[in-house]
Amino acid sequence: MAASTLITVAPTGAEADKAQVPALPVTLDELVATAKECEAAGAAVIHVHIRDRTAQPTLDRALLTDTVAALRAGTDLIVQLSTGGAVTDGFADRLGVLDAAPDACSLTCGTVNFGDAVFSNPWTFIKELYQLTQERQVVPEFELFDLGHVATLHRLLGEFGPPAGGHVHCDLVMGVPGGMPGDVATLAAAVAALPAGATWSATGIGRTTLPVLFGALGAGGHLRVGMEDTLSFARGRPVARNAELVERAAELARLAQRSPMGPAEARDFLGIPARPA
Ligand code: KMH
Ligand code: ZN
Repeated sequence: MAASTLITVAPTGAEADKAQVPALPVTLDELVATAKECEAAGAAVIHVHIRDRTAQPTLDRALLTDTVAALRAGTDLIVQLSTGGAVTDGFADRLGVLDAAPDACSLTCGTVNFGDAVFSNPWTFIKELYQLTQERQVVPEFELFDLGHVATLHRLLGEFGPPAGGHVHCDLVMGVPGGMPGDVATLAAAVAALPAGATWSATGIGRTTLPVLFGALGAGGHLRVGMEDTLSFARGRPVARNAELVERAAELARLAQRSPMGPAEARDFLGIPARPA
């Protein structure tokens, strides 16, 4: 079992509406302030979606580049850009995310129903994105929303070899309406199917947040938390700040005798080179 816990914060996502969720960080200043607070609370990775001036999701490359620079200037966090974007984003724009030269990026290993929409990730797109991560040396995190995505991950590694950085780290995204359920039995089945040597984080969407968090800690996994995944801290109590989700995850990790990893240890763990001084 890992001696420490990697905590990723996913503070914004592409789905929540700022008008209904004022605490959601959508401007660059809000994002950097959130990132600093979450780093202090124990996060080592930030999974980033950005919004435009009207708080709508965007994959604008200049804004993504500015975001990477601002997060690097303000924190030591590993900057992981989303290549999933919003369900309405096209494949070319999603590939273009790598032009912002992040440390890491998400790479979803299959299509999944996503509420009333479809999050589209056909094999042709997956392999193109994967090869681009290898070419640009951007470390991918394999996002797995369903057990079939684990099979696709095996196929990807079998056909194209190991990722940039040489280490396979996955994120089980559980409880999406249309994906695998967020419960401990499913978590155990997904973990058992992962490639040998792979490490993993897990996150449970909405009310599956806590069962997945406790299950992941107990099974030796790592944690992703944040307002991308849940807007409720407890029944009837909205999340006030992303950092309170990180604080709770860090506290539970400490109770499990697996303290949060700092960003330098996390870079080593994920195969991401140290930032140039
Ligand atoms: N917003 C979802 C449609 C990712 O960041 O790579 C996709 C998503 C996954 O959030
Ligand atoms: Zn995301």
